[in-house]
Amino acid sequence: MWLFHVSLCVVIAFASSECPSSIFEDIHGTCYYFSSDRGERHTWQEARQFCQDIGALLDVKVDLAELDTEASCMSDGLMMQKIAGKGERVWLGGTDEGSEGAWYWNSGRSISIMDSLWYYTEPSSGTVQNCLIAWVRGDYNRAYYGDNECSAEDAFVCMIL
Ligand SMILES: [Ca+2]
Repeated sequence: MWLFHVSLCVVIAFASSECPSSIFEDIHGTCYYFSSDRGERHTWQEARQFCQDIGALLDVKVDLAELDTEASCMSDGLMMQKIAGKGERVWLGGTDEGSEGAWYWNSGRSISIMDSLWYYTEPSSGTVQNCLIAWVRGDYNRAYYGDNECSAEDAFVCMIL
């Protein structure tokens, strides 16, 4: 099963075409928009709307970035490295707003609390913080998941889904 998943991942990653606009950065066939490059910061909901508006303009489906999708499995690691390199806290497309402690990507897939991308003290703030961020924690300039208040104004990453 694992082998099947990996090979499917490679097929999809190589089948992807170039990004439809130069505002996107192509990472192994997946297209990302890093708001840090333009100094844009919004609340989580506003950031999500911003991504969707870009998608409407380009006639493609864009939303806040998610990980562990079949199309992004080749690019997830490098994307997190880029987030770390840009040095800003960024919104990703996940929330536990619907049910405290049950995290979901906007596309509906669940985000396991066992995922090693969570920093070891995160998520940390219960019902006060319900939106998913990625930011650099610890000593090695690595970006991890954390929770943050959805009303905070942070940078964000969009992705063509
Ligand atoms: Ca929460």
